[in-house]
Amino acid sequence: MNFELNASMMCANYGHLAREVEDLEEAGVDSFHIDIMDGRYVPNFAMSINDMAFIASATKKPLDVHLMLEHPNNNIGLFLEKLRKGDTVYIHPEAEYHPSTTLQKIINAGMIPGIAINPGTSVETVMEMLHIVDKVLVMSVNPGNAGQMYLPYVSKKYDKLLPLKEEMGFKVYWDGACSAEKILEFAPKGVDGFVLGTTLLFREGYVYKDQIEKIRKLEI
Ligand code: S6P
Ligand code: MG
Repeated sequence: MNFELNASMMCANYGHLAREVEDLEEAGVDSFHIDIMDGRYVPNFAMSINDMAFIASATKKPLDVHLMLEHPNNNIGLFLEKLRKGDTVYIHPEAEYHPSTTLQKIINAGMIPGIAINPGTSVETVMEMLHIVDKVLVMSVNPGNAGQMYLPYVSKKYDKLLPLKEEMGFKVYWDGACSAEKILEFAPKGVDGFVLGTTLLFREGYVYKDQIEKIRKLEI
């Protein structure tokens, strides 16, 4: 079964970030998930431009930049100029007056456009944007923090989204409290990738390489 594994870098050890990037790359993660926060759209400041730019300079693997910013259209250029072709940029449609304008900026800059859907946001409200984006990041926790509880009502969204994937041309990703149990259930249903945070990867005593290998073989 083919699915991507994305490392949530807000959970990494910043005491030796370069080594973290190297170890995760060697472990075989598919991309680095970068949670950018502004303290307004979400009540936290996790990562910002300098963290993102450093990780971009430290790896050739793609970056998935998850922008949790109010009105990203105002300053998205600052992020786009530091990214590489093939990196993904997710915006939250609720944070923008004209999300399709912002998505077009991402496309024009040569990046992959995505939207992140909050637990309380219905698939129906983003239906038109599904024509524009290549990726949909389904949040199974409220955005802002790692290490939160999974919100069970979110699972129903996959029943709506997954059947539209082929026809509308997008991939579906899981973000938040991603456990072994969820990968075993949702990878076969067609979820294309999983963001790994404190639940399954960044844990005391876990060796990235062993953990990624086990997850890939579904021996978790
Ligand atoms: C949350 C953020 C996520 C978390 C990730 C952490 O605002 O978008 O990407 O970093 O979900 O994973 P976990 O397993 O600690 O919930
Ligand atoms: Mg995220």
